[in-house]
Amino acid sequence: MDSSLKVSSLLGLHHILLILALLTGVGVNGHSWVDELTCASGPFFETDPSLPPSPGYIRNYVGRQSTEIDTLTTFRILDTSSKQPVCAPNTQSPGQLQEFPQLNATQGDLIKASYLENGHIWQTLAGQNGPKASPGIIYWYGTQNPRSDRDFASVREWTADGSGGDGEGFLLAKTDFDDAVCIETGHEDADPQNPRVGGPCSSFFRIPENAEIGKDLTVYWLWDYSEHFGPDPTYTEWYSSCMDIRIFSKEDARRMVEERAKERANGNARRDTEHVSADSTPVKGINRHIRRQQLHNERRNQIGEKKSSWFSW
Ligand SMILES: [Cu+2]
Repeated sequence: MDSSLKVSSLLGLHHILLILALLTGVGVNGHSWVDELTCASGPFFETDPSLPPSPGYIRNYVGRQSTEIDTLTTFRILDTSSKQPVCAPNTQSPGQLQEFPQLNATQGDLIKASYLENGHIWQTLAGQNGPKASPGIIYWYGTQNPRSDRDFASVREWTADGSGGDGEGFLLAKTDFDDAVCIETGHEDADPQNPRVGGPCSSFFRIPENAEIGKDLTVYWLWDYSEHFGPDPTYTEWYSSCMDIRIFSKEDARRMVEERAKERANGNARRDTEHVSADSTPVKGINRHIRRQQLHNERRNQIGEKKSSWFSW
């Protein structure tokens, strides 16, 4: 009983509410979007695992503690014609909540993006979407000539060498939605041959070496989920997340990292550097909760107790 007190003081009440919301099937579930960006190389890459990273977020990200995150963050595209905007109405122009800033990076940095599969992988593995269904493909596109009226079809014309379409952007990377590691917590054995790790999935892309310093790189995450129920050329289902990444020079980046280390050493780290990772902590909390529930069930079975209160952890 006292464990609930410990957990709530560790995670904060809003995380407890999130965990309960997830486990009871209300609130945060549904589709997929980019939850968090971090540098996986370069001056901003945090090599010390004991230190909190400095993540960045998509435009107007609201945080996983918001019970409205699915509605506010999912942007589903069912029509890929030239008039279809690439970004959701609330993310067509740059903008961030103060607690969810944009990512800082430098030229050539490897960027790691985290997203939850929210059933799109395990249900496919379980055959629930049909024998030929696929979790689909992620395309990363970047431009330093952002326009609020940027349409989906013009982005899809961009190529890795920058010569495609209107020539204003690049294809940065193309990866499988299923990174072959991640799975929604609780479905780790969805593929018995290849046990998964419960938690966020990862997709990587690289900042162009010639990205202009001092200017944002606008990045589009486009997820082609059109094989949701198997190959069907008449069926379209895409999702997008839109984000801006600030490009710094290596010198400025190193100075900022040093400054941050100094602040931390002085014990007055800025509030945002102490910010809890938006997607990993609730997931860890959920893992802990599920493990605790398993232990509770085992113990209950052992003593043959009839009690079935779901929340008694
Ligand atoms: Cu979905």
